[in-house]
Amino acid sequence: MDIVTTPTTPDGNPELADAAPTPHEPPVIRREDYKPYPWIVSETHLDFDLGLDATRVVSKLTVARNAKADPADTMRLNGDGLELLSVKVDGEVVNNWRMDGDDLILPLSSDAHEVEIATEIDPSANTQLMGLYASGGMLCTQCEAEGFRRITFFPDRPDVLSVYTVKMRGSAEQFPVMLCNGNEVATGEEEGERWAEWHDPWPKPSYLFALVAGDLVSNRGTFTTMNGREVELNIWVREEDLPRTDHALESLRKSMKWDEETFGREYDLDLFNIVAVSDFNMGAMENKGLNVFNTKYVLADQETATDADYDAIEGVIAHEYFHNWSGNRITCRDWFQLSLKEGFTVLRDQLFSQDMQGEAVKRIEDVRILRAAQFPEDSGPLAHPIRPDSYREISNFYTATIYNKGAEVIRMMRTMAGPEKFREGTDLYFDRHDGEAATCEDFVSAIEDGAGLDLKQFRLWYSQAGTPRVTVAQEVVGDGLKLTLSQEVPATPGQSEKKPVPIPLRLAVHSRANGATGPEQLAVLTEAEQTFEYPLAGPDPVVSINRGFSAPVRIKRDVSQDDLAFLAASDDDPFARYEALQELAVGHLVAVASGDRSDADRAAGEDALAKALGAILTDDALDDAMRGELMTLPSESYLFEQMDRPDPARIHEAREGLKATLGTTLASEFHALYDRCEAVPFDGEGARGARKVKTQVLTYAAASDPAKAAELAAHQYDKADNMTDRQGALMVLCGLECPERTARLLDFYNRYKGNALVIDKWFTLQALSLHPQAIEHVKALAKHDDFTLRNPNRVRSLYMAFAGNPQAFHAADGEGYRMLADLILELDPINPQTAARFVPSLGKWRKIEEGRAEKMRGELERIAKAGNLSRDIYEQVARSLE
Ligand code: 0A1
Ligand code: ZN
Repeated sequence: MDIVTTPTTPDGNPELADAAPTPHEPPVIRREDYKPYPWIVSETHLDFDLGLDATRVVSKLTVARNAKADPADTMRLNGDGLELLSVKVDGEVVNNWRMDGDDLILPLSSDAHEVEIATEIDPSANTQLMGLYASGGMLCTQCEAEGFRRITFFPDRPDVLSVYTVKMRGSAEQFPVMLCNGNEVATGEEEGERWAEWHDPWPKPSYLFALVAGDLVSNRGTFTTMNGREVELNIWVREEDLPRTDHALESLRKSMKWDEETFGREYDLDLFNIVAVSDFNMGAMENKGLNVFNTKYVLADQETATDADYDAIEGVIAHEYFHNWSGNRITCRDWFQLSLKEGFTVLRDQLFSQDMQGEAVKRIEDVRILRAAQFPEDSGPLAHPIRPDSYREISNFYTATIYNKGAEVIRMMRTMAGPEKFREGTDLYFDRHDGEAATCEDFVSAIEDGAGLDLKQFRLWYSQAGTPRVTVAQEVVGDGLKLTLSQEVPATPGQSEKKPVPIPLRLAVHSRANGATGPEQLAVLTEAEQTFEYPLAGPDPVVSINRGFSAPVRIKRDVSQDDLAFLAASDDDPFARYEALQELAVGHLVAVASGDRSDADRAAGEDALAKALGAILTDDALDDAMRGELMTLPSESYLFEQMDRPDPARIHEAREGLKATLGTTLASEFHALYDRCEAVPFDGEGARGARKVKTQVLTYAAASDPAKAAELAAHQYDKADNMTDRQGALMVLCGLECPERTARLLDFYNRYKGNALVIDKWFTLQALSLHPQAIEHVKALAKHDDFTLRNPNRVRSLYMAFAGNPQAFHAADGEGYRMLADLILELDPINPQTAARFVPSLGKWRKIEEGRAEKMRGELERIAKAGNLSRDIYEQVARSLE
């Protein structure tokens, strides 16, 4: 192998050949600058000499001029942190290349060439977990979005599709299992060295490449597709984790079946592998035929995973599997189109989970996530449209907006078209663009043509950021109801002027006087202001609006407590019942936290809520899973969002105060409910709902009668035969100052020592707790032997939880902000992608009361001044300060 030690440029300029230092201000990449790549890379052959500390990669590319692009006499091959060993063109070593920053620029004179490049990388030193890295003795890859360039020089952009053949070799002892995309074509072993060759027949972009080598075992299964093809399925894990893989395998089978039935999508290889990795920046990755997963979304058993963990695993397995069509068969032209695959795939996994887990409860959970993560993003300094116009670091755009708002936008198209017509639209999309790198515009056009919708104005949802606000006014006119709806899309950074967007609102007009429920209607608000008329169902009309959360908007209306209580008790749409109760609680809590409720009003508000909640607790027609949702009060961060520069301490006080009052007023109902649920055995009918309700009851008891709560929670902990009960009980105990707390925390640690995912829970429970000393606990936990900045799950288990604990994070002296800024600075050189995820918590400074605002901004400025920041942190901090 030729080794080039001192690369020089064609004109012999050595500086240009050196890796450029990280620029102070990373360049802005703009959507409008998109140009097709001038070369087609029809085939990619990769040869890996695997080693944990040194891996050699030889890539051979078959390239030809792209007739659809501007002609070029060079080829830009992206690189990042690579040691270049040699470059050959058509079999000859060449030295006429040059470096442009980290990219290699290679002159090519003819229409077609063979390009061969050799590089060396050190997977053990790869703490960013992007590219090829070592994790617990195994090697694995993460290439989305721009990780492939950390493996070899390559046109690392999603519109360059190539057919890959990969050969790898390495120690048979260290790497008895070697996996790649597609199918294994040959393997062999000689003198302690093993090799394997894989071929993926489907052309794919580099971000979908994956390789895994290590000592793994698999839970193997099969799935027969709708056309009778048998597919081998494997869930690969470390041997000790094998007993916890059945749920993942079953979830995969269900996903494959559901996608055939619901979207007509059949799997297209004979093998589907999933590998669980404990060091991973995100949840999971949809590499073609070889999904790589965070262990968190694979491993589960009754003893170590909660019901919510089981659901999350099913949802994430489905999400990655669904990407095989929405993402892999049709990929994205450029990263500005990320929501094309992510928004659509999130919608697909949400619909799947609705079918598996129950429609109303799943919808409530999804809306809660949207409101907790996306609404604040959309009204803060990092707001961006679901199809952004520019970025500096694409990793920063794997956001709730791209994913969750992206899904809501497509869900609205489905609501307007109806499920059958929408399916015609998606069929057309899959047909029309199979094998292509497409755009959001391609998707909208296909839905428009296939479903028969006019989406001209609707496209604004792709280009405008900000959550629309819809104001509702109603008036009885004769025997009808006149509904006046108006909308406003707020200004967001870089977008001061907004146009009205089409907003599909499912609604019904009920009668409070006679209890009649009106038929559901679909009103599509397209103007700034519009009126609609509906027949009355009887006197005292009450409007149930945005049922099922048909549009991702905020609704503003004057509605009486009595009307909301009526909707909470009697609406025929379960989602609307939840909404009404939330609205009732939000109205009360915001008024109390702002200090503008008189004692009498406060008592009246508490009374109304106690009545409404009491009805929920005793409604025999409700199942417990739904009851558990309805019992959940709006979170402190959601209340924060509804107020103007609030003091988080007052929100905390108001919410805890209400919990205490409700806990006392409804004590006997709560106890009766707890006793009934406690009698349900683990696998009994409705057992999951019962478990959810039990822990909810404990949270109210913790506020109203802490001694009793401690006793109940300790009892629940001690007799738990599953993680849902045990974690729920420990969560409640963590917030209390009592001897039971210390003993159970210690027991939990000792019981699960060595199980990283459960120890993550142990960190999280303490960091999220309502305990007044939570901030001190977090400081101590950061020094715990089990804490490390090298493992993203562990970092998140402590610090994401802490940043989500309003009482601790928003400590009035700014200590919480200081701790988070310190973390960001320390983590940035190790893992910038994960570090950048913590910046938005500090970016809320414009929305909080002045004292804390100044402290938050001060911390952002301290980070900005630190110098040597990654692109990730630079961009997030700069935008947060603008
Ligand atoms: N496409 C994946 C998300 C993902 C993105 C970047 C990653 O790099 C660290 C990893 C995963 C998904 O939507 O599941
Ligand atoms: Zn995805």
